[in-house]
Amino acid sequence: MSDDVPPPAPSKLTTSKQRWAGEGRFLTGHTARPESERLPPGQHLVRDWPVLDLGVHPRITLERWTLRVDGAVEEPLLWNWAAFQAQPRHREVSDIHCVTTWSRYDNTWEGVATQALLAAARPRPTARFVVLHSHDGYTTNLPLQDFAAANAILASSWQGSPLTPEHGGPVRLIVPHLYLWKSAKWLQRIEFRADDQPGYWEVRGYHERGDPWREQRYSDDP
Ligand SMILES: Nc1nc2c(c(=O)[nH]1)N[C@H]1C(S)=C(S)[C@@H](COP(=O)(O)O)O[C@H]1N2
Ligand SMILES: [Mo]
Repeated sequence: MSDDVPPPAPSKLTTSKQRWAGEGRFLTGHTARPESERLPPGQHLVRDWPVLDLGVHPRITLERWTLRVDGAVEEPLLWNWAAFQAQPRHREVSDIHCVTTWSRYDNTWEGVATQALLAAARPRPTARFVVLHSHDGYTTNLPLQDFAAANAILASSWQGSPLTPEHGGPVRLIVPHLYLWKSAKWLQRIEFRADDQPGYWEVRGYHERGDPWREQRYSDDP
């Protein structure tokens, strides 16, 4: 059922990030509420938008682009670019928070709300988790409830321009209330599951959920 390509070999960055999980690097021990503190504990603001990934930047033309939605859904989908464009357009301004401690405020995203995708695919009552599969072999998992957040978006545009290949274009996920590693770039497939299945970083010491205000950077048992 899976047509995942294997993720690339470890790089200097991925090796460091895996070590940081074991060390509990960057943990402040503080928690906060998003209502009272816009910047989560241990984060600092950046103005530019860093590029962070496994080191492979797949180039997917719009002609070749498809998004598959399958697993525990009533209506499996295979959207090409025209089908994606035909969905209700959604616009959202949100902040991003990377687990390596940088945050960036006020990003304007345009694309399709995850709630619109859920309305089209209709997850079965058994569906509780979502696994994102990407063209670079990356995977990440999150609870269906988090994927379904009102401000979560399948983004094809940032600050009014098409999302660049380095940042995951043609389409990436953005789930603003979780650390950015949950927001898969170069989205290829969205799989709905009854059981959880840890993704690339989740099997390398990173947290199952990844709430920045609760500093859920790493799993408790790495
Ligand atoms: N497909 C894919 N998505 C990914 C990643 C990746 O390596 N591959 N890295 C994640 C991580 S750890 C981060 S911090 C963000 C970085 O997104 P950016 O490069 O647009 O800042 O993408 C996330 N999504
Ligand atoms: Mo990250």
